[in-house]
Amino acid sequence: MTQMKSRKFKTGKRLPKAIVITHIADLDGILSGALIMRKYNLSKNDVLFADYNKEKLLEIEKMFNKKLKKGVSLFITDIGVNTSTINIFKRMILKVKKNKGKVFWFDHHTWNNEALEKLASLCDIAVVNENKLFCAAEITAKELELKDEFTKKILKVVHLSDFNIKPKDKKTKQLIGYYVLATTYYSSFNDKKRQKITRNIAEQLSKSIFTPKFLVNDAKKFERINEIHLKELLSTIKKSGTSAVGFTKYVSTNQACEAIQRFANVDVGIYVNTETNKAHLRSKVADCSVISRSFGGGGHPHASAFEINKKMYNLRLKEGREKISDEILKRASKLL
Ligand SMILES: [Mn+2]
Repeated sequence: MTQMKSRKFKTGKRLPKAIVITHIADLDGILSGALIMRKYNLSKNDVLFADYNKEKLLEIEKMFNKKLKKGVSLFITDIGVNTSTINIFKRMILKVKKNKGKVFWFDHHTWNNEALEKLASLCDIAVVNENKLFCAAEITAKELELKDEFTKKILKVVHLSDFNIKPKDKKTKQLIGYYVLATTYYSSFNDKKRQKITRNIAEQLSKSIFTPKFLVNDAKKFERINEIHLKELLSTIKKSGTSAVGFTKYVSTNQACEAIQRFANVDVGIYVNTETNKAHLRSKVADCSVISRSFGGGGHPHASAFEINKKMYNLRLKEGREKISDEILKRASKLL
């Protein structure tokens, strides 16, 4: 973990206004945003949910530009940086600084030197880089000194969920399951609809509601579809050495990768979403993030992802799927 500048976060003084940019894809990102909303009494519209895709981040930048005013601070949480997004973040940070706002970045993904030099150094506080102990929401709560009962309770849940540790009690397991299924389902929505529903989840969380009713209903609705996609995935697996690749669309990432690992008896399970052109990697032993980085992505040593170039590989065609799985497995055998 890298700590930049002062450890002490001045919480006594109320921030005049803040914009939050956080990760859209899972409970860790959503909760990180919700905790900042809770602390500073922000509206759900002050939170922008982003991902690693360059084009989508440019849309977020447009929304950010509309919201930015004098003295507004920026929080970025649960988002790492890759070569294609570094300059977008730099522009946003410099704008905040120019407007006399402060910038805080709380993350736990692996950062490269370029990102540390170009971005973390510009922040007032940046607690970033690979963190074996805490996920983004835990770092956020710690930095903001949030110690209430609700926060404590949900942090335990998000920790298990983000580190992929199986909970012992049934209730926690069910809660994590709802979030996984619902956020996977929402990832199939168009950007506007997905942004809106994710903001609604964050608003509920900021008001101490663990499981919004709509989220539970949506999770239940998606459960069967998730199973169908998992089955489809298993019929497409290609294995080479200690890695295997499988294709389907919208399915729980951990479940998909674990199914591939089990089915093909490999260390590295790689699930490719044929709709989003995104590859998701999970490994038990090897550092799978080197494969992701070689494709311009990143993440953690045992959980990473990258985007597949749509022009080079048409994943709707068998030919495109074969081409990319060959390339992934070739790099895996070389890099691991
Ligand atoms: Mn996270």
